Amino acid sequence: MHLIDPDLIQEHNGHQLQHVARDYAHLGEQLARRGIDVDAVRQRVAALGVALPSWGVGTGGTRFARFPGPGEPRHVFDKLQDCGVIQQLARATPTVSLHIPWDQCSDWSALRETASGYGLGFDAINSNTFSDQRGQAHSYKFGSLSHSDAGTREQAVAHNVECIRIGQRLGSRALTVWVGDGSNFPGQQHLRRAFERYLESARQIYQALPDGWRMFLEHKLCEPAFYSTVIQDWGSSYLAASALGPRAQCLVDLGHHAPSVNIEMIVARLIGAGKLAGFHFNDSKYGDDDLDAGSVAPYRLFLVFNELVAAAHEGVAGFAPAYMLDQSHNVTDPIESLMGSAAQVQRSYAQALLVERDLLDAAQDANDALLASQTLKRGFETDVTPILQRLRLDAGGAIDPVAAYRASGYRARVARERPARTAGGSSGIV
Ligand SMILES: [Mn+2]
Repeated sequence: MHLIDPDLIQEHNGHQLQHVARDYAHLGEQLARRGIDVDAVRQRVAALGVALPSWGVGTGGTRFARFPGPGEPRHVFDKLQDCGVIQQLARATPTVSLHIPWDQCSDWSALRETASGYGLGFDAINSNTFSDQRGQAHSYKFGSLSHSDAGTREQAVAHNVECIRIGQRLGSRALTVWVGDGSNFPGQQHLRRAFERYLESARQIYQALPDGWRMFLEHKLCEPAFYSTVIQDWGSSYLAASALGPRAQCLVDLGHHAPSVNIEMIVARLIGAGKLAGFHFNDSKYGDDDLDAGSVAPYRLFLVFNELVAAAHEGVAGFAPAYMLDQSHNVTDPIESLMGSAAQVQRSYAQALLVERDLLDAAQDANDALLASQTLKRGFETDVTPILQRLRLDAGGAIDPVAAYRASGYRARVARERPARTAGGSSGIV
């Protein structure tokens, strides 16, 4: 099903076809001098899929306010439609990651069918025990999986198991668990016991995993708890994943670390330990800012991909990370931001594929710091735009997705169909 008129995309592309062909050929020449086959790089980037967060197509917000945009999705079917537009134009996001209970649905089979019509499947499903659902017996105000009260923990476990069951109906293969559990005051919580209670609850969820499923543990430095967080860092996440078993792995959200933390090194450690679940891509200047991927620190995103490409190059066993976006949009059209972030992830991957591994290995072995740094950076400094344009073109997408989207009038169309939502509290920051 076409959400954007294919003729419009074709007309839009027509103006730039010659430029893309020339730019791509020129880049191919440049890369050939380095012994790199541009077509092989393009094919590998085309095979990379990044999952869209269902919560990302709505306007996010902060603790202070939320400013809704026009034509915001009213329900999960609207969210899927917006994701379908992103996929049709940018061709980098073949799956959607749902969030329960934000994504309510009375007919999961119909949802799966609708998604399929847009060319979309489902990636990891996310549980939510960091806010209370209407009518639930126990509050998560003081925690969920690690709560001091057994009944609250049982309720949180049951919710996660329900998420697995929903995910099974949609074709998901992983459950992502992030808890806001923690404390705001020194002394409020017995730090060791809280972690033990978390483990006990997580074990029950782990035992409910169907065959072929993985459990992704997402750590976060702080917020909503501001003194201590139960799964605060990759160390806690790794301890928990190790205690649970081989199908539990650690998910890295780029915004969930202290500002100066070396995230690519964490990624390298997790790969080495066989515990890298995958990513929530976004960018950050100060904290969990949930900015568009690569908007602040594109070199950091490249360095993360450098670790991933190196692991694939070296054939690390069991290496199969999941790639997902996790952003919150306050001042942009979410569809435009998500298309841009997906392309940025592709860009970082392409740049990392251009790193001459043999030269880098040799420079590292010779302790030639300068040559090693230059070799690595040569990948980052190469403009891979023609590769991204070509693969969108080849897949039937738009050479310039944002321009085509704006020309389509999609936002104005859905603004007429979807009544405005009132401004209010924040949501969608995970
Ligand atoms: Mn996240």
